[in-house]
Amino acid sequence: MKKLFAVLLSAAMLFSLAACGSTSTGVNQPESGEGDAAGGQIVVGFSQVGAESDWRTANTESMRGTFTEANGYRLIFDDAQQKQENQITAIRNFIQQEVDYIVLAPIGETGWDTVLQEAKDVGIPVIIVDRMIDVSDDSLFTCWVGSDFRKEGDTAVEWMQNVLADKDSVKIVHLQGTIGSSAQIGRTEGLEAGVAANANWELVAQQTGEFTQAKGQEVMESILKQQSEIDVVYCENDNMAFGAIDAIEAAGKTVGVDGDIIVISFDATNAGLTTTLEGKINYNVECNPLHGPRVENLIKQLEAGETPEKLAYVDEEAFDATTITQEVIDARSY
Ligand code: GZL
Ligand code: ZN
Repeated sequence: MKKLFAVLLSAAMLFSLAACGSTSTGVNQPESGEGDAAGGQIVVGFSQVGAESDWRTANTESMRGTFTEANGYRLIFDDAQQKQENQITAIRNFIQQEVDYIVLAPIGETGWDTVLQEAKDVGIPVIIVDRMIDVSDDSLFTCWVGSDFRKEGDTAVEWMQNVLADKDSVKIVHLQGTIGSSAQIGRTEGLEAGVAANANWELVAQQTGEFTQAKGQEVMESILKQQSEIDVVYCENDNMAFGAIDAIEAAGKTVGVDGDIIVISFDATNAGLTTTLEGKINYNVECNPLHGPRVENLIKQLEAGETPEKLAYVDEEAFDATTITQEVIDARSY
């Protein structure tokens, strides 16, 4: 009898524990410190593409350096390792955690409608940074700040036209970034428009190096085996340019100013500009990664009930190996 009583008693206790557990989660109490109500902190969920390049590192540092506790924020940072499905999972986690803002640096332009609708349904503003997204309804994001990638490509092509005008034949190798990313789409459109406009230009190879140094080197090695005559390699970021330069030099050719092969690059990172100063990159088009303060400005406007510009393009310049100086590099913050 006693045994039966003990069993009944423990079952009753278990039941009451479960019940009280369900009431606290049932009411869906926000944890302390979440949202700007409790601790005054603004909670920002940031879905970052990955850590594939110097540019990405500088971009992450800018975001982490801006959204600090001292500045009144709680930053939830997710590195998607260059996979869109990881970014979608991260956004769903941010929704579950009821963040105040979602910031997305999208790896590619498409595939965002469903998850951004889920954020919109619960009223969490979404700010897109760097690359662009292509959604059926642009109310699925609040605003965007980033670069004009087509303009970056056109800037590089304009320099090429000036330097290569009198060459009877210009054979170009094209190392593309992550296929489907705005940076790749815009820089590629710029080059392809240049090839269409210059009869003496020929695109002899076009392949993605995924914006990484390793892949850029690997792809350039295979292209060098197939192409005996190369005049220009157009690299859609600095890290692929570093890989391509290594491959070209390993093949016994020279690059850059007075070299066999002209090197065009994008990003103008510190390492990229140092290589430009060395004369191994002929022309480097800036793509500015310092979006932390820009995103904070957008959040401050939204906090104040203002409506930010839907699209904000950042100003960018370009650097020529024949004119860049160490002072110019030292004056830059990335
Ligand atoms: C451009 C950015 C690109 C950089 C690459 O804004 O999306 O991704 O050009 C980076 O270095 O990997
Ligand atoms: Zn030639």
